[in-house]
Formats: sequence, structure tokens, C-alpha cells
Amino acid sequence: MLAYIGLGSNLENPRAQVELAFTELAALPDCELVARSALYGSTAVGPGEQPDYVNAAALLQTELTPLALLDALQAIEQSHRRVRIEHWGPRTLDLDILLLDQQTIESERLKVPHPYLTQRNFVLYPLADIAPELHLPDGRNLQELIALCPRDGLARLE
Ligand code: A4P
Ligand code: MG
Repeated sequence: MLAYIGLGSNLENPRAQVELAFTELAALPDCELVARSALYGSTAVGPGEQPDYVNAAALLQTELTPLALLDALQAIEQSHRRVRIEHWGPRTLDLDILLLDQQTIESERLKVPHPYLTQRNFVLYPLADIAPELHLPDGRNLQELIALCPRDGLARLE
């Protein structure tokens, strides 16, 4: 299964959090890190004043089941001492499953494609680094979604 993962951090040296997360993704059992995007600086979407995010995307080839992959990603989040304070609030590391092949999953623990995927420039632009030809299970393709999603507040980091 090909798994597209979104990475985000806006606390405690976000760049280092995301770099470490790539290393941890590469080390997961039954997973191979096939590609990683550039890092992007991104204005926070969510409540109140929050520090800017660093966002990125990764492509994994994995033999794990979808829920086993979610467990593995949540274990990595925990190892970054993530504190869940509020929904959409600041976090040391957030790992979202964006897409799993062309699967659609609507369970309580896991929704794929990720519900906000199509509206978020900090997801779409990093995805384009690793899979420019990507399309969603509903047939929409990444390039048309990007054309509808302004780049505002997003900057590729060197
Ligand atoms: N869950 C369901 N589907 C998925 C999926 N596809 N991938 C469930 C991962 N998890 C999924 O997630 C809550 C529950 O969602 C999990 O237990 C899992 O079973 P969470 O990460 O604990 O909660 P959250 O992150 O506060 O909420 P949510 O809705 O996941 O928020 P998002 O969508 O992750 O957004 N602004 C910028 N610039 N950059 C960001 O990265 N991120 C967020 C968080 C807000 N604003 C941001 C950014
Ligand atoms: Mg999340």
C-alpha cells in the first residue's frame, strides 16, 4: 500500500521535529520511506494566536494495515511528547494519513482521504513535491486542487 503522510509541527523547534519524524517514518517496521517533500513554513490555521508551522509530506510503501499504520504514527507523535490541549491547537508533532492508495475509509478512528486535504495549501503543495500526478479516489487531481488553493502564507524553506 502507498501511504501519503502529512507532517506538521509548531512547537519546540518545528524543523527539528519534522526532520526527526522523517527518520522515524523511515525506521518503521514493514515500511519504506519512498519520498519526502521539502519543508514549508506555514501560517497556522486554527484558534487564537499560534506560532507558524513547519509542514511537509512523506510517501511510504507499507505492508501495515491502515489501523496499524495509524497506531504507528500515533506512537511517533507520543514519542515527541505531544500534548493534546485543544482541537487544532499547537502541537510538537502531528502526523496525518492523507491518502492510502485509492481507498476511502470512513471509520471513527480513521478517515481517508483526510477530510481537510483539499482545502489546505500546507498539505497540497508538499504533496505536489512527492506526487505531482496524484489524484483522489473521487477523480479530482492534485493540480486542479492546487489551482483552487492560494499559496498565501506558505513558504518553501531552504
Ligand atoms: N483520525 C481520523 N482520520 C485520520 C487521519 N486520516 N489521519 C483521527 C490521522 N488521524 C485521523 O487527531 C484526532 C483523531 O483523528 C485521531 O485520534 C485519529 O483517530 P488529532 O491529530 O489528535 O487531533 P487534531 O490534530 O487536533 O485534529 P485534526 O482534525 O486531526 O486536526 P488536523 O486536521 O490534523 O489539523 N495549520 C498549519 N499551518 N499547519 C498545520 O499542520 N494543523 C492543524 C491540525 C491545524 N492547523 C494547522 C495545521
Ligand atoms: Mg491530526
